[in-house]
Amino acid sequence: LTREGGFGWKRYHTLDEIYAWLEYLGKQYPGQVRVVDGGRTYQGRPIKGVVLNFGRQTNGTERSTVFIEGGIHAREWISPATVTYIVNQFLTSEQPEVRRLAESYEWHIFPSFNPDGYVNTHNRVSAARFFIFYTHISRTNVNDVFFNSQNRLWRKTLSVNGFCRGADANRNWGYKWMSGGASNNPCSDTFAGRKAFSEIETRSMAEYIDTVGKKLYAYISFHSYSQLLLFPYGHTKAHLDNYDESLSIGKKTIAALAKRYGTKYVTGNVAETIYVASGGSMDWVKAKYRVPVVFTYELRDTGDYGFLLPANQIIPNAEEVLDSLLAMFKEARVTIA
Ligand code: PAY
Ligand code: ZN
Repeated sequence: LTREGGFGWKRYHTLDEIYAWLEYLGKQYPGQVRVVDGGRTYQGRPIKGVVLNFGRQTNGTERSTVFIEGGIHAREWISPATVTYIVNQFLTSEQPEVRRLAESYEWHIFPSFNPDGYVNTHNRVSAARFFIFYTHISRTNVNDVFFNSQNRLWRKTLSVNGFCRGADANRNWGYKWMSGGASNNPCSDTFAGRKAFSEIETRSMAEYIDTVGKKLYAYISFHSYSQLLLFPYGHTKAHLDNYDESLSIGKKTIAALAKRYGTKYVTGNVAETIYVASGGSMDWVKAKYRVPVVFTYELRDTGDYGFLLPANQIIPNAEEVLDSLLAMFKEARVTIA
């Protein structure tokens, strides 16, 4: 194994590879890394994450925990790739600013909130699969063949809802559920689920977040694409909670992001900046725990490749994001009382 455990950021990884790497980190850094199970998926996979704690939190407040969410949408492959890059930097970087950030908080980091969906985007349909479908029709789930196979652009979970599969795990959280920008049609890509927290993935991750909610200083989720830095809320254009602080932190953050490669982001609340959307994870976290620093990155690009961002952009994308995180936390500490 190399220093990174034979992992690397030159290509996108499967769920199994990501999980094997997290386990490797747990063994390699027993004092700093704890591998945790956040819950289970519809198909019974664990939702694995890591807790990083360097044993000398220096931010001096009750709110000393940061949560990082990746991969809630299956097709947004750059999200888990960015999240694992950040984990690796926190463990191995010798840059003083990165060390200071890593060591100032306890980090709860989950590269994939939607493991079933992510695995589905790696599946390739084969002629044999169709053959099996036609010859063993009684044993084969029709949905698997028509909606679940070879779907690089799958977004949702994989729960069965009538003839269609999956709910949008970022429309399923229990704050202002189904109040705009979400669908009640199980075949839609933005299907909000039968009810709030109908999906075991969102339900179990919400329960996990509840265990650290009151200590949360920041919650950051990673999506793609559009190059935006979004903050709450999605159900309304109103400027709620610490909107002004979030906007000023957001501006500093995207300015720092642009420095290295000139990548331009736009920042603002979800409803005004991209579209009205309800039932997202960050809105639930913000509303329930009044977490001061809550952001969602919509990573590269602006649509040339979209969800199919070439792997040679993983590292430059992640470098500029890490630059921006340093600025975000620095700014947050002077902005937030
Ligand atoms: O809370 O992040 C949010 C809402 C905005 C995202 C969403 O729809 O959940 C934005 C989209 C996403 O990353 O899923 C943007 C992409 C391009 C899409 O699929 O529309
Ligand atoms: Zn997304």
